[in-house]
Amino acid sequence: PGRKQDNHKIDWHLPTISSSASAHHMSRELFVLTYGALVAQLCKDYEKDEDVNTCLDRMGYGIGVRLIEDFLARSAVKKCRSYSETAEMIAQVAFKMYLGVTPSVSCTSATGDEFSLILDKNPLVDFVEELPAERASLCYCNLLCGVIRGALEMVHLAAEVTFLQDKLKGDAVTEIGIIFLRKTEDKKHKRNK
Ligand code: MYR
Repeated sequence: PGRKQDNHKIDWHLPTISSSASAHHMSRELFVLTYGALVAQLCKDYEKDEDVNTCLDRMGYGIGVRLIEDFLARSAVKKCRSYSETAEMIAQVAFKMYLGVTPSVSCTSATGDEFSLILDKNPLVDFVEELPAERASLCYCNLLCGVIRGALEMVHLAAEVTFLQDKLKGDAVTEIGIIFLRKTEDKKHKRNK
């Protein structure tokens, strides 16, 4: 009888979770709200938007450095042979996997080392209406740039990742720019295949 009561208690606390899909959905909402709380806290801690942006980028970098292992394990993707393949993989596989959206990719330089990821929909800002007037230079989603930069560094690609356009700032789309700087060698940790 004790056990039945326990089950009842669990139902009471989590009444809406009936499938793993809705659990997934809820955890994404929780993540997005938590991210908003993080940005709000950083805005309290730092007066200058640039400092908040830097902090978000650094935190993202730390996440990206760890996330790459999860990404490679779960996606089982092959090694990319070009920057454009890598950019497509970030958009089509990584963004889809972690954020549930697929940005479109375009190459923005004749030399083939600069790319734009265009997001029509950015789930990280689902609960944000607009930036407050005094936070006009805030890159609200700057964590994402750091995540990409950190993850790329772990596969020996140095890159510069920044927001070029942001719907939150009134731009028509949200655009993340990736500039591949160089390939870094690491003989000890070559990925096979
Ligand atoms: C390889 O060539 O070794 C594979 C390269 C894959 C790089 C993928 C980088 C993942 C970036 C994760 C970003 C997540 C943003 C939500």
